[in-house]
Formats: sequence, C-alpha cells, structure tokens
Amino acid sequence: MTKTALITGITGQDGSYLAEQLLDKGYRVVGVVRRSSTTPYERIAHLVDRVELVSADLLDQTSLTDVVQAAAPDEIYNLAAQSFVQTSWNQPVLTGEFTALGVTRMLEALRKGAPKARFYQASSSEQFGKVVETPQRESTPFYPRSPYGVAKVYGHWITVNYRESFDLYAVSGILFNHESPRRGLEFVTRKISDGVARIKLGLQHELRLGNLDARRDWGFAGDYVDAMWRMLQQDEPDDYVIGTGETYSVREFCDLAFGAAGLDYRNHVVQDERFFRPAEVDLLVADPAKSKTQLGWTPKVNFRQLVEMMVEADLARYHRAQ
Ligand code: NAP
Ligand code: F7E
Repeated sequence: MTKTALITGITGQDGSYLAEQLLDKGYRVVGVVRRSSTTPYERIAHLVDRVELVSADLLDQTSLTDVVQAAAPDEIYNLAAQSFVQTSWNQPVLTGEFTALGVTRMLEALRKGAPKARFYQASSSEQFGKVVETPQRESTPFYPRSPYGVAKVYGHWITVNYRESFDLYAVSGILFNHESPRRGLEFVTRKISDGVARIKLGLQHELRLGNLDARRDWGFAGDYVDAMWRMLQQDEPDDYVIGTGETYSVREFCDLAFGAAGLDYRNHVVQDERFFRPAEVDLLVADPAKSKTQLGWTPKVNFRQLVEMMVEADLARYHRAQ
C-alpha cells in the first residue's frame, strides 16, 4: 500500500532532498508551505508536479492540525524551523516560536489528527554547543550557545516527552552540519562556494568571513535525509546522532574550495567582525557509532567530494547565467 509522508520545511535544503528520496521509494508526499506573496519554491521546482503542497504555518495551530488531519500521513518529518544561528540573536523570540514551540504545535497536530503517524524531529548538533565531551554522542549533555541551540534543545525534549507521555512513535535525529549545492547562501559553506565562483569569474575580488578557526563535522545533505527515513523504519522509536566523525575548520574548507578553482584563499579571504558571533561553538565532531550499528547508516560523500561538488555547482550556475 502506498505510504504517505507529510514534510514541513519541504522548500528548504533537507525538505527538497527528502521529498526526492521518498518519491523514489513510491511515497505520496505532502509538503507544508507557508503563505508568501511570491512562490519561488526554487529547490522543489522540479518536484512540484509530483508532490501535494498544502498551506500551514508553524505559528498557527489550527492550520497545522487541519493539514495533518487531511493528509492522514503514515510519517511526519518536522523539518521547518528558523534555522540560521546568527539570525537567532536578532530574532530570539521568533526563533523560539518557530523552532521550539513549533515542535509542540506539530506534536499536538499529530495527537489530534494522526496519532498513529511516526514523527521525526530535526534536532541539531548545535544542542551540544560548548561541548562537554568529544566526540559527541546521544548521551552527551547539551550546552547550547545560541537562542537557536536553546530552541532546538526544547524541541528535542518535548519530542522525548510526548513519546513517553503519549506512547507516540516520535524520534529526534541529532544531525551535524550537512551541506549541498542547495544550502542557503548565508551558511558558511555555501557562502564560500558561491564566493569562490564569483571570484573565479571576476565578479568580486574578496570574500568577507568571520571566525576561520571554528571546526565542524560537515556531511552531504542527501546522505543525511536517508538517515531520517531509516529512523522511522525501526521497531522502536529512539534518538540518533548523525555525522561523519571527522572535523575540519572553516579555514580548511576555504583552502579546499578555493583550491578546487585554482585559487589561493589567502589572497581573497578577509576576516570581518560583523560575521563573528556573540557566543561561538568552537568544535563539533560526531560519534556516529549507534546510527552505523542500528540504522546501517554511513555517509557516502566525503569532505573533499562535498567541497568540490559545491564549488562545481556554483561555477556551473554562474556560467549558465552568463
Ligand atoms: P532550511 O533550508 O533553512 O529550511 C527551513 C524550512 O523551514 C523552509 O522550508 C522554510 O520555509 C520552513 N519554515 C520556516 N519557518 C516556517 C514557518 N513558520 N512555518 C512553516 N514553515 C517554515 O533548513 P535545512 O537546512 O533544510 O534544515 C532542516 C531542519 O533541520 C531545520 O529544522 C534545521 O534547523 C535542522 N537542522 C539542520 C542542519 C543542517 O546542517 N542543515 C543540521 C541540524 C538540524 P520557507 O521556504 O518559506 O522559508
Ligand atoms: O556556521 C563560522 C560560524 O552558519 C558554521 C545550521 O544548519 O548547522 C548550521 O549552523 C561556522 C560557525 O552553520 C562565517 O561562526 C565564519 O562557527 O554555516 P554556519 P552553523 O552555525 O554551524 C547546525 C548543525 C544547525 O542546526 C543550523 O541550523 O562558520 N563562520 N565565518 C561563518 N558562518 C557564517 N554563516 N558566515 C560567515 O561569514
């Protein structure tokens, strides 16, 4: 029988890859979009004829309950959020409404509209923040360093609480940074790959960045959405860390990305106070042992391949536009 998946955040990076993979598996995919005066849906333009788009907002309980009830999903992937860490200091209340309380609204919508549906919550390595152990695993205590991280900790624990209180199949995937050519331009990896392409084509000379010494465990988004699906196919609901187990600095990302275009980052990257954060997450690196053993999940794209994929995609995009 055809399964139905409901995805909030389908217009985002992860939503677009997840929708593609679920369609390939034969799912009926219902995507939640919020009302906007324009409808660019850039990342899912190639899918709009194959998915059903319904309108709701994380701020609006009625709209969420209605779409969950009408879609009658077997699986719900709650990917929608205010997901940019830097913005969470400028819009802390809105970030809390979307990224924290939005999760409770989705869980309430599930309880009322589809209590048997399996629920995936998009938790984040930002919950580990000022890390208390390295590498970070499922049992590592949280110490968030931004309003975004704090909101994600709330979303994580309310998912655990609803699982235990109401016997729901609800899980959190604690995903480390994952990137792709569809990553938003404000995130550092895509800002770098886009900057490299523009510099290579003579459209700009310098790239202004913040802290080059921050270290992240970066993987490919296409691999990570597969892990989300695997989490909803288990006998029992549980939470999993998803990452590569390798960590690199922003400087190392720059080195590889500029190198991929035959450039030297030291001739172009300028550090700019504007892009430093009030509180930084210095080092993240996952221990993905549990997801490997229990989900059979391993990343297919390595760091170098990821960086080169992103630079090549941005170069091709600017070439097409010329
Ligand atoms: P993204 O590209 O920023 O996408 C966010 C999505 O949320 C967009 O579809 C956006 O819709 C939607 N959204 C925002 N506010 C909404 C609202 N009030 N009502 C309904 N929809 C709303 O994020 P992503 O990188 O795909 O990440 C997906 C999820 O995983 C997020 O929850 C993020 O916090 C979390 N996460 C991401 C990473 C990562 O490295 N990418 C790691 C760990 C966790 P619009 O198109 O209308 O803006
Ligand atoms: O920053 C440093 C910055 O904005 C990475 C989100 O998907 O992953 C993401 O959060 C690092 C930070 O991602 C610039 O200070 C230096 O240390 O790409 P980012 P993030 O904050 O790690 C987690 C797992 C999520 O859950 C989030 O939703 O790079 N950095 N210079 C810079 N960062 C940005 N954005 N811009 C710079 O110019």
